[in-house]
Amino acid sequence: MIHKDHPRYESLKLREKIVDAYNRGILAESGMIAHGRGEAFDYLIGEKSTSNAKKAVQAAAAALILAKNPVISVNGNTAALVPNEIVILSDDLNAKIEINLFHRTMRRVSTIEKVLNDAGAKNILGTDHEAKTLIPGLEGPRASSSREGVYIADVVLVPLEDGDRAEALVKLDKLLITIDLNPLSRTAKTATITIVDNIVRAIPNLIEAVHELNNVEYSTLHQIVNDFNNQENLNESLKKISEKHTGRVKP
Ligand code: PTJ
Repeated sequence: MIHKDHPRYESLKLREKIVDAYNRGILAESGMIAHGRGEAFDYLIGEKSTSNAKKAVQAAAAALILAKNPVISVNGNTAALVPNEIVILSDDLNAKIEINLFHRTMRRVSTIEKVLNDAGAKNILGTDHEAKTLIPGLEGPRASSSREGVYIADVVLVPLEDGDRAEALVKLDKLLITIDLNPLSRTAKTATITIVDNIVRAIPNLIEAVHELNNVEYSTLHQIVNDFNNQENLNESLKKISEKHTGRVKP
């Protein structure tokens, strides 16, 4: 039992969710390590959505609304932390959901499929009973992608993605949106739009931004996407971390 007054309440609750997801077979072992790395960066950014994370969310929402064929890629950590929110976002955008695992096993795919089904997802791609296409440049099970999903998508949201896959998807001309607390990761640098924030805040923010921008003119949405500079935004994230811990700015 964690008391609500505990200064690390939110963070400890997330740890509990992560351990529970591991015990249920949703999370890979290294998913716990990945979470720990994310937690360290979250501590550095102040465990709040920064203004540059919000700016990236606006650009991501605009790109997803403009997409002809948007796909949301789900791994173990995403299914563990935000299954319901992923389904809401996919419904709002009419985007497909595809399971893509770095540490792929049939058992984990079907466990995650059940989690998403229980959250209300209707048509889940990336399972083991459908046609797959291999992504060039990748080896092993992580190379597989659904022929109706990521493979033909124009815009892909891939939270907590590994660097090789991110690079391979960008080479296939996808507009790649990621959520990664580490602004220095290869994925963060490779993506077209990186939201440097915890997925538990970023996805609800994205849902809100999609609602806000849904009736905005396409020309304005294009402008928002074109005005977004990922490298500048990542530099801003790093600057914020540094300033926060040298005491120059308020959080
Ligand atoms: O479920 P699988 O088999 O697909 O495996 C998923 C993991 C995450 C284990 C796999 O993709 C992996 O090893 O990823 P990496 O290379 O460790 O990258 C994960 C990134 O996500 C790191 O940069 C972390 O800082 C970041 N991260 C971790 N937790 C969060 C996060 N970013 C946002 N929100 C989080 N909660």
